Amino acid sequence: DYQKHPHRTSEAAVQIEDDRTGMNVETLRRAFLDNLYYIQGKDLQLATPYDLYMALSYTVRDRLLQRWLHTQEVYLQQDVRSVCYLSAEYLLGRQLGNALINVGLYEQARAFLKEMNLDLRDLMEQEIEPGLGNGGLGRLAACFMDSLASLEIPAIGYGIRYEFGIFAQSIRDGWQVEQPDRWLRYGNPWEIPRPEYLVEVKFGGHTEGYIDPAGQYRVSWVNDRSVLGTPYDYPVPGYRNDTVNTLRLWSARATEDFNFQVFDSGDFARAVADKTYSENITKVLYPNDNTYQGRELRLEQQYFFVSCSLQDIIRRYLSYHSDFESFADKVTLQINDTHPSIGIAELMRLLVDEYLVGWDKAWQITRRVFAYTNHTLLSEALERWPVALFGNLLPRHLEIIYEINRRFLDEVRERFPEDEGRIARLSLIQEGSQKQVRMANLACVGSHAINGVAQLHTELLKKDVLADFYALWPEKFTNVTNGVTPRRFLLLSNPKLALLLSERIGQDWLKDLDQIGRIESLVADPAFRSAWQQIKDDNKRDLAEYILQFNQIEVDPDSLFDIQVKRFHEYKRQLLLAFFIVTLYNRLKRQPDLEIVPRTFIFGGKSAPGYAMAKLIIKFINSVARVVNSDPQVSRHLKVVFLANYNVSLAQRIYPACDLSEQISTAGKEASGTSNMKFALNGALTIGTLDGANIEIREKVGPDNFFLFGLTAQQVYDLKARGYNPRDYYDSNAELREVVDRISAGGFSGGDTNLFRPLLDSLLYRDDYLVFADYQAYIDCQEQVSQAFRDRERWLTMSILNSARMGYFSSDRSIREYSRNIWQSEPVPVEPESPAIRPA
Ligand code: F58
Repeated sequence: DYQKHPHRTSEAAVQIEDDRTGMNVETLRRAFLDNLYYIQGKDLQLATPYDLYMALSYTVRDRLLQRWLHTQEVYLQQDVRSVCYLSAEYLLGRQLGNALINVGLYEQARAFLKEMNLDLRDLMEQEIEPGLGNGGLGRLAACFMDSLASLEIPAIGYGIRYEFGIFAQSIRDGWQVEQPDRWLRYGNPWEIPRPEYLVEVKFGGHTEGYIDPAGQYRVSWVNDRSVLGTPYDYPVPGYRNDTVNTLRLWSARATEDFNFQVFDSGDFARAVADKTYSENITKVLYPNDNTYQGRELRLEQQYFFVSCSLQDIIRRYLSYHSDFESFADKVTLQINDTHPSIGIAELMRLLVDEYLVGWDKAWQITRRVFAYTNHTLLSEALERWPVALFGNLLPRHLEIIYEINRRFLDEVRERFPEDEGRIARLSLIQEGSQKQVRMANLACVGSHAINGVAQLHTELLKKDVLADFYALWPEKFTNVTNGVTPRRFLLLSNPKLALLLSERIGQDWLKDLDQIGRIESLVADPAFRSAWQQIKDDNKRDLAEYILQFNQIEVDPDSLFDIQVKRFHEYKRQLLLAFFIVTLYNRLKRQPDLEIVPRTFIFGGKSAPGYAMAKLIIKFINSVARVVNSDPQVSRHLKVVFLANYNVSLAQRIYPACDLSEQISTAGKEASGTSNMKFALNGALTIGTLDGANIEIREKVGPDNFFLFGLTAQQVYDLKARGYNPRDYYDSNAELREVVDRISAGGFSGGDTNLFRPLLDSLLYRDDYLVFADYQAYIDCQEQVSQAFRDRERWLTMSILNSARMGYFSSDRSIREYSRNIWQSEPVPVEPESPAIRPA
């Protein structure tokens, strides 16, 4: 054994091999008790459930560490090309269950805990999830990290270690109330601080020109303050391989513990307060989804993490290379939306000012390494920074952006002479009373690849949002349709269904989701069908229990579970579903003996705290819920539930219990959507518009297995061009009118006719998202849903076919496409350090 581990020479090291890396049930049990005692300071008698969770987490972490260090050693030795994923958000979800699964210890952990009369799932529930993201964009980054490691691609994720993640939502009197997310308060076993890789980030000040010894004109940035970044590393284990990649999140620290100048003058409190000011940079995640808020602190966050990351990347590169000749061969930088796009100017600054690389060479390198993913079609979500604010914070970067722009626009003028309109649209600077830096333009100019996240989205980028850039560089544009990880969103969240799959088709689907297609041949197998139905029923019963516990509402597990969970935004049209519910309510009030398919409507999602209309929609849904649930005539058939604090953990409970997934955004607005994929993978049917990835989902599952309704993106565009008047729909549609009138009359607000007025006015006078225009088509489509659900055998077939045909939507497929088409990166398998560390 010593031969196999030349670096382990002592007797003690063999002990460590056993208790810190051993994979069998007996070793795990011993390690667990040891960690409980020596890290938590408890024995089994005294341990709280949280102590038990911590002890198990440390036990798993120990087993990751060896693989982690070894992976990094292999990457270093082979001087691999690595993918650096830059994202302001990672919505990771709980770590313990995922780590157990990926490292292959889930069953062993369950077994030894069971012997001790402990339940693994209960322990997993103790974990406070790291909610370091808002929604789809942040969760996508987390799925991509999982897939990169599972595909053995050398990668590092860079981001921000927010001290407060996405706020905790509670519902009081039907309104959203926000509380700070103090996720770190009981400690975090999943991170390792690396103060030795501290970096300094400068802010403010001015620039000065000078002539260097070689007679060359150069610029130096004289900053007026700086902040330190400490990296915290999170292990990202691949699924059942020996790869463990790193997620490196930066935390801000003051440069000096004392501001000496102030301290000398005796103002101790001020000195400490200044320190706190620096640390504010990584204090809190901005809670906006699909809107942009031009706050200085937000730009500080972006620059802070990007500068830390680039300095870190360069430090590691230079430890193996003496110039930048092969930088672009060893590194590729993917920017997750424009939030890290300041990196383009920062890399130029580092190369040109700090490493004295010539501008042209530096620009060539920069363009080769950066690639940009766009995630939105909403123009109000595009980032633009006022030039004045930008210049105060980052004076040198503003100069660099002006220089990039000057050279870029010269090129454009050459290709399109006398086309000043085009120049104005392409410019990195938006002119006007308040000049602004357009970050999407910077991202397009500074990247070699630009991608959208679903086919329609990419087409609309080319045709509309980024049309001028497409005209310049069509070859830069590619589509990479989003995907989701089947490990977390099937194996971990729906263990019964996962087991059924594995029993019938083996386990290959976990590494190659296309294999899930093999269950299609079982669609007529009675045993398989009844097992499938049984699992869905069980999952619905579990969710019903949760609802009873948290909402004190009793729901019928036999009813159709009709679910819309996602961030609240007008374009996502939660109101359309609410209007359907009110329509059913009206019908039942009119005709009490009406026989309708019983449904349980489940909503969940947060609103940006400053988004008044979205908050009013939440209040409206809760108000409808109250009226519906407390009316015995109606609540025999219908229940409406709003689940508070929708997050990744709750999502994992919800997807497996869903019959009908609501994907009803206005066509042309949702870039992709990813919950649509997670629902369908778990056997839900979709009611949806031709928007985002819905289109591709429908193509894959087949039109017969998808409930389609509504205007297409083109029709939306045409209707608006013709002049859309929502009032016409109100006037001509009796049922729609009845819905509006009942709300207007205070039917859901205890007679208060003002409460929901802003909501109704926005629909009657603008209806930007065409709720009225799509209302009738939606109601009709829901009728087809009800008909289909009456025929349980038909529904069951459709459910199976939906899962069976979701292979394409694995994030493994997305990552393979990025690797092949954008990154040119290859897998680097990591061999186990010793056979002993492999699971039995
Ligand atoms: C989402 N964007 C898209 N942005 O809306 C969704 O269609 C897509 O599936 C998903 O990205 C992944 O591609 C999104 O979540 C944000 O949350 C930003 C956070 C930072 C401020 C601007 C919005």
